[in-house]
Amino acid sequence: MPLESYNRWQRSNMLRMSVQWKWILWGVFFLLLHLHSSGQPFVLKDWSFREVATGTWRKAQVPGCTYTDLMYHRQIPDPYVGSMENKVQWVAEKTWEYRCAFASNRRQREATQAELVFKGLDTYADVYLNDSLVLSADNMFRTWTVKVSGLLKKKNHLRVVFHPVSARAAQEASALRYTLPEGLRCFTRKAQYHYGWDWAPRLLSAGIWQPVLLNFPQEISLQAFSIDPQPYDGRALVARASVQVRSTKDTVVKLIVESEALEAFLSLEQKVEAGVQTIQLLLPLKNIRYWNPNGKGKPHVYPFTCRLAGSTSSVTCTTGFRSLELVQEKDEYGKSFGFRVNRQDIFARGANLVPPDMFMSRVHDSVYHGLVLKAKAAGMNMLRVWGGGVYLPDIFYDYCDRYGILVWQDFMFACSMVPGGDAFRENVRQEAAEQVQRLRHHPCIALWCGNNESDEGWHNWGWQKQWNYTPADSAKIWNDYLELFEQALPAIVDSLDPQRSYWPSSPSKGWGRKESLTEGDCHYWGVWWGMERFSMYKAKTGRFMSEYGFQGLPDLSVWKGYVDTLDLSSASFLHHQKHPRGSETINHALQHYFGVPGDIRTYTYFSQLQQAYGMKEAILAHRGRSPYCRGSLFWQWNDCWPSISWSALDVHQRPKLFYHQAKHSMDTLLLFTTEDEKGLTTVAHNDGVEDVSITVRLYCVRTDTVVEPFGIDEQRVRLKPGQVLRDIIRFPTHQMTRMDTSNLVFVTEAIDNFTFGTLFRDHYHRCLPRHLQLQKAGVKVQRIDDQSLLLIADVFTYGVYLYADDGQVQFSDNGFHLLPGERKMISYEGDFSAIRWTCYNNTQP
Ligand code: BMA
Repeated sequence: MPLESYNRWQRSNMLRMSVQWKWILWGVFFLLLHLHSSGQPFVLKDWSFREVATGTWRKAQVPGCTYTDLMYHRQIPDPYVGSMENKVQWVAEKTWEYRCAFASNRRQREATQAELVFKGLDTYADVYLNDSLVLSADNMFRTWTVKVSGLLKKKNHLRVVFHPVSARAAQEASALRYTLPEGLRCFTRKAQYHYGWDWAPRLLSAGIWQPVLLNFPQEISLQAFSIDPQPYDGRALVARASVQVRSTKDTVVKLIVESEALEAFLSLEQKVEAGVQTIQLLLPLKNIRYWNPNGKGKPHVYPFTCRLAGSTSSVTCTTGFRSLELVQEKDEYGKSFGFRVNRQDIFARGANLVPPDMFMSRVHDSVYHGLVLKAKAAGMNMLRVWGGGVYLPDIFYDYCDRYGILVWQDFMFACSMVPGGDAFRENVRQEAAEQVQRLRHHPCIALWCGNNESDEGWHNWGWQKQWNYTPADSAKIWNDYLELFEQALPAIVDSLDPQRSYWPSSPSKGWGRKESLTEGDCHYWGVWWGMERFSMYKAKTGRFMSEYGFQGLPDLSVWKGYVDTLDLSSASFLHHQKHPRGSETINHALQHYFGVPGDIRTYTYFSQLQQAYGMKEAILAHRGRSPYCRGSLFWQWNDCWPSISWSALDVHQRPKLFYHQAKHSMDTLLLFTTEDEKGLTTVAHNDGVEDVSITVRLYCVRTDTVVEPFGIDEQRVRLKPGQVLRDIIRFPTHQMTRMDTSNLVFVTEAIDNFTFGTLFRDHYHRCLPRHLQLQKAGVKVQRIDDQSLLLIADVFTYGVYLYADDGQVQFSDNGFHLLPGERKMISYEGDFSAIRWTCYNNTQP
């Protein structure tokens, strides 16, 4: 339907609806209000929106935002398509208003406790109730509660006006005598990636991105209930808890706490004064089982309920119990950095998470579920919620609790300095206090971190020179930074969540500084930004690798509907590569490792093979250095739009080959062969909970012909939890000097000493992949049933890649190598007949 007719149709439909249904809807609304006596808040619905100047009201989705609403009404194209992002920038320059109407009965109009609660306003919003300004909001990460007692009428009109962020930010910037780095975004308490990032478009949404509630609290009600997941050992195990009570008068309340994790239900009388106050409780725990991170046991959680005797008001809190510390101990190299959970040192295996969409209000719970479940399935135990995005919804942290995924939680600051000033700091304080109180009961939260790469940026990215700061300006900017990240934020964590550690900035030292390898956490970007070879990961392993990464293209099916031609050099394709030197860097590496194929399908495949290959090298280097290194979080777990990025999962959460590789190299048991100046050496890392008793076998397979493998050595070993064994088998360089190793793959296997099953298999080749002497391969793909298939290769086959053109078939493994005659069972989801395969043997340039 053409746009005009669609709009007319929409308008006439809405008009008809308003005539026929208007009175019925009001009736239903009054009925609901009448039924509404339990103190449960109302969600305000039926919103419409318009650009302030134009006057055309259209139906709006709340929670939502300008971009999704305008797309729904076909007023703008989907900004993810081609280079449409450029065409929709005007949206962010306009002022938008949202409105809704609601009724109130006499009791509500007379209520002394009426309030409107805005769970999320993005970002500069003026709120008018019946044409009176009741709120001016300026932080998308805060909840805004407005008292409206005495302001309600029979029919109420609520209007929220959103001002363009850049105008506001520019106004604030002009009040400073210097220019802060990285544009205007640092002035706005808005998701920083909305301004565009090296994996995200610039889409400065505005709108009501979380629900709006109308609340008539009871005289006395419970507001929030939080239990500290870190119990302490007195005579028994005791958990600290806090309940927030809100009362209109001074009185005595009786609280009752129930849970199967308690000795007995707890009943407590407490004096409260008029207002909101927090009551501290001690909960004696009974026979609880600990919450464990993935790979270290089950993540047990327990629901608790707190009731107010003689009232319907109750609050719940589900938590799990564990001890958790950030351990930093001085040693001969510098200072260690790692997490100790339930008194055991763990190796953090995981990734950095970015917001899964540009428009967070449309992200379904299933997306968070997928992101966390896939992390668990890949053997990971930690995700870092990166500071340039948003604090994620409760459901995400619930899934992390449920699946044993620890969370490194950044406060929402990334790669910039801060404006300073009391108003800004107070705004951030309120934001941080709210988020800490919301999330602190989650056993998954491991750490609060002040920001991403702001300290690094200030000291290493040349900002001070670029902006020509005077010494006084520099001192002022750095002081504003310190006041926020070294004073205000840690003070909030100290007072509201004292058991958790606070870390001011990730990384603590930039990767150009030698201390980045001897203390704190490290973002190593020499590979990628510095175009170094993957082998550098070995030399550049620090105490905790919280970022490193390499890009790979997503499967071709991702582009359907988003680019007009599958041509790497086309404008619409390039538009989805946001890193200024992204294509160049991928090419540069391909020239070295795999070769540069001409057609886009093979190019995509090679880029994924290369990403998997490079990341494997990084993860093995990090784990191989355990316990010197105590964590490996790659950049980045997921995507927010169809893009060429560092992610393991594409925007639809479909795995790139790197995801499958990560599944192997993040596994609790890891075995691999690597090479140093003396020759080949096999290394094993057991990051599980039990001793592992294995036979390690190293043998050679010819890649250019099919002959019997040639055995090198076999060793029985036992690995304790957390243990790394190096040099299990050594194969000295001098024994290889006369061998042409470009036709050899060194296979390392871990055989279970009790079941004789193969627990792990790894392949190592000494030459670059493009120099490997590979033969044309034939792989038989045999359907076993609706879910499983069997693969058998005739020769050594490198990087078998299974795919379906439409991306609709998912595999339990992919991008693996096959030994001649090896039978590999894979499970799949989707239509067997759509499955295609290729391999590096048949595409090697
Ligand atoms: C890291 C992140 C992001 C960025 C990524 C890739 O430093 O913190 O800022 O997207 O590098 O360049």
